[in-house]
Amino acid sequence: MRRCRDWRQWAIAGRVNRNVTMATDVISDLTAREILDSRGDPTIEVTVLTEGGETGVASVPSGASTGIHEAYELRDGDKSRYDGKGVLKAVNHVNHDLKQVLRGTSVTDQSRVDTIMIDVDGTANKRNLGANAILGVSLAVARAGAVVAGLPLYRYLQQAFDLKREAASLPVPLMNVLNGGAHADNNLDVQEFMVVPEFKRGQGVDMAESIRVGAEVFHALGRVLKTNHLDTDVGNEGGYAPDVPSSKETIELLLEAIKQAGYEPGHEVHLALDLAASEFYRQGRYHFEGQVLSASELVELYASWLTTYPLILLEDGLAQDDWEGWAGLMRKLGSKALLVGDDLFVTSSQRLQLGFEFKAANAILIKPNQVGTLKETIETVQLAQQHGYQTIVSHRSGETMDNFIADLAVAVGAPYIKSGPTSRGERVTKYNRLMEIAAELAAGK
Ligand code: 2PG
Ligand code: MG
Repeated sequence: MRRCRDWRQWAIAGRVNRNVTMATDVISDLTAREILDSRGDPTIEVTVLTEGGETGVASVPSGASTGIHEAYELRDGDKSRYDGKGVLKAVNHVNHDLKQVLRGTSVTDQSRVDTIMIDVDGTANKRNLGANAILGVSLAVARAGAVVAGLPLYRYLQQAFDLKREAASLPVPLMNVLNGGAHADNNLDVQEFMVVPEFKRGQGVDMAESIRVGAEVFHALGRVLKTNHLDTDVGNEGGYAPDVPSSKETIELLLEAIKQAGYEPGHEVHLALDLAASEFYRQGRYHFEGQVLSASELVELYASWLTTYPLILLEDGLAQDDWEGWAGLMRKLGSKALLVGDDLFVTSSQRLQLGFEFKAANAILIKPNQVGTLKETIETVQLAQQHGYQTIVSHRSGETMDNFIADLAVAVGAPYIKSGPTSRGERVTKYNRLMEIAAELAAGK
């Protein structure tokens, strides 16, 4: 028995059936099972076993404010189980269809594994097998590949996708300390109020310091809320979820927390917002905080926030198909902030190409489960990088204890990662993994 380095809590790699006459790195078995995510909804966990007895385990997150162009998340629809949200069909697709076609393929040939699954599914949005089934296999195979190669996952991903070793870098965390929108039962229309602690070490990010400061601000915010007689219960992503009359007042609370923690807003700690505007867009208008606004009126409002507050990033400021609106947003604010497409791009290279044509944004959120394979995820990152877009690797609101995105962000050199606040295990595990990687990089690994 030996432990996998990058999955040490879950993946105890047992060496079984070792047969020196055959390739030991080929897939001998694939098994999936239904587990629960952080909202208590079913999701899928996949285990890959190689002929040589190495294993890789991965699980798949799930969104709440899901973009309409995302790859298809297959749910059973059987109302007698989990209100229809079971994933036994997806589990079955891994245990039968995908096992059959992938047995004998090397876990170190990630592109081939992903291409086979894309071909077998045969649909543009992975509707047949389910993007959740396919991504579970894709990530688990990568973990097994890293074990076979004897490399930390981030280094293995660089090798598997021909990424430059020097491209590895630590991302600045975007910490969603206050939840609204579809992630909380409060009155806030803005989905995520994030703090951005950015501390440098030489050329790079000081991961441990950035995370420490994020954690201190999060605790200070709890005290500020209590002082103001506001609720300190948390929402879906672990950020506080009080009723606050407006986003401006919420931002003021965040600024107060940053100061009370001993830092200077706009200097050591900045702010970022995920508006998730598709959620308040109806029939061409934005229904925001009691007002009904056109895209350009909403852009004017954002412009006024940018002049008043230390905001460096606005995600999904407009709706997922409002390309003209996005072009206007870019013209007005593209030089002042990162304008990030999440529901707009859904990690799809085709949607991103449209973004280039419309000059719609300058940054893209990267969520592997929006597209369904690691191969396509990394192709989208590379396309974004070639066009000078910033990349933000992101969790989903329904998460698991899988911390794959930490390694992914480092491997592709993403300048940012979004994984919630320093609260709740499924969020914190990503930050803990980043600190572990930081120590490894510092030791020259
Ligand atoms: C988002 C995400 C993650 P969800 O909109 O960026 O924060 O939310 O997973 O619900 O889509
Ligand atoms: Mg978003």
